[in-house]
Amino acid sequence: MEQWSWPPRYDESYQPDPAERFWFPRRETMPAEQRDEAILARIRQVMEYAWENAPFYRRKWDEAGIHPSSIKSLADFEKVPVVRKEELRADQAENEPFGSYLAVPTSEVKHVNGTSGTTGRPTAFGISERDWRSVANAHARVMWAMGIRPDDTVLVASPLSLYWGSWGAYIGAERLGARVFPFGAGTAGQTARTVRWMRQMGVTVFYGTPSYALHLAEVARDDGLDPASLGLRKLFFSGEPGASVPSIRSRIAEAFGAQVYDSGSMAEVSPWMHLGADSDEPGVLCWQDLVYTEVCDPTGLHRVDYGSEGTPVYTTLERTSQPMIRLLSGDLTRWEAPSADRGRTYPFLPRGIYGRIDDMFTVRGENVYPSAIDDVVMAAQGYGGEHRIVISRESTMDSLAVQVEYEDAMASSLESWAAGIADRLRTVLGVGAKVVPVRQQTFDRTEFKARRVVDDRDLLRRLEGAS
Ligand code: 8LH
Repeated sequence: MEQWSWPPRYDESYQPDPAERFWFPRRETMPAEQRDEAILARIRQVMEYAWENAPFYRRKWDEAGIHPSSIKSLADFEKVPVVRKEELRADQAENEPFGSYLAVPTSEVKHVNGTSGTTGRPTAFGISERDWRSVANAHARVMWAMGIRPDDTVLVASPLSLYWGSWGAYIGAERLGARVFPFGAGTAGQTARTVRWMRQMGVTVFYGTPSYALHLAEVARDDGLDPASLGLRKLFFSGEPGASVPSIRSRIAEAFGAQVYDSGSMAEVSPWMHLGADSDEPGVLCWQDLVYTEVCDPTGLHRVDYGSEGTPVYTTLERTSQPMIRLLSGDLTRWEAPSADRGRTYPFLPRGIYGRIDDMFTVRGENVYPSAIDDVVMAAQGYGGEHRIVISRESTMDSLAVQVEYEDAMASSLESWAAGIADRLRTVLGVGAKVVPVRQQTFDRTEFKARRVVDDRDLLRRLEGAS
């Protein structure tokens, strides 16, 4: 396997010929079983390293009666207890600032990123220079698979602050040899300026969230510009469902006349592009030699068979500063076995990540994912650009309403327009939903990750709790 060592060491001058399809042909196309053997050996190295250097893991595994030397197969590895994000947060509160899962001296932390902390105590990511470079090399490789090349100009259009997503895309593009344009996102008036700068700089690749790309297209049109005239070749995304949701990806592809790629997992397990597409089709590959991904049953936490749905559990194979060993994501996906037909012999998530377990809600006994609703309403002709999903309680039953913006052209036939969407929702979700048309621009647009679900039951629960 090319440049496969622990701790990781990459040749920073290495660069494939632009005509090459693979960055590391052997690593990417070898039989999956052979790769699994190398991964097992690496997992043991990473576990021994964490045992020696990170008290968090030693404590956790002692309690579970697990020692790295007891892991003799990938099946044994399933016995290693998962790490939950709450545990990381609690450990950092006790062991400030980086937690007792920091496995390098604090003096080696050269970059700090973090969670936004909108819900609870923020978590800090302390990243050593070695890990920063591993992430850059990994991301360059996945972006190469998306067809991004040194002659591209890559716009980073997500917040350039604590968010790992932006920096990961930035350093990956830089390592690949492309020109990077770190415009960021999230400040007032920035989007209109982004559109102008994109034209001026000849940007060819966009990185951000799917919601933001759609907003940017609207802003360009408001400025009298066809987004397709901006000259983008490709857009790649992370951060939220969308790039593998059929109606969202086709809206984006059509608006910009460009190819769409999905990627992304969690900041904690950067290189987050270890879930990354290698073609402009929905879905992502699990780049197992970067971060070992297991899709597990959310309750029993055992690996599910290929073809089944579950939650991803991630193990970093190249991180030395804050290694993550079986981090439970709480997301939902379905995985498929590696297939040589795809070229790269990694497991495949055909619909990407389609939601979070805690975002799923139940209406009259049916489990509903917000991204399934997004897919239906965004496919409707005359969709006005935003919507909200309102879950409320009518007597003892939960009910669902979707407020959908319409284009002016629909104004004369709103009743039948809404009925058409409601029919489609009933077919796809298996439950009825009330569709309420609202005028275009009723709802705020986001420059980052969209929040479209309004849960009125929360209000009810709070009121009940208060009484
Ligand atoms: C996704 C996706 C995706 C992330 N499809 N859901 O941007 C990548 C990393 C840096 C990121 O967003 O990390 P962060 O802020 O920790 O959020 C992680 C969550 O975001 C993850 O658990 C998912 O729920 C979601 N997510 N990329 C669908 N391509």
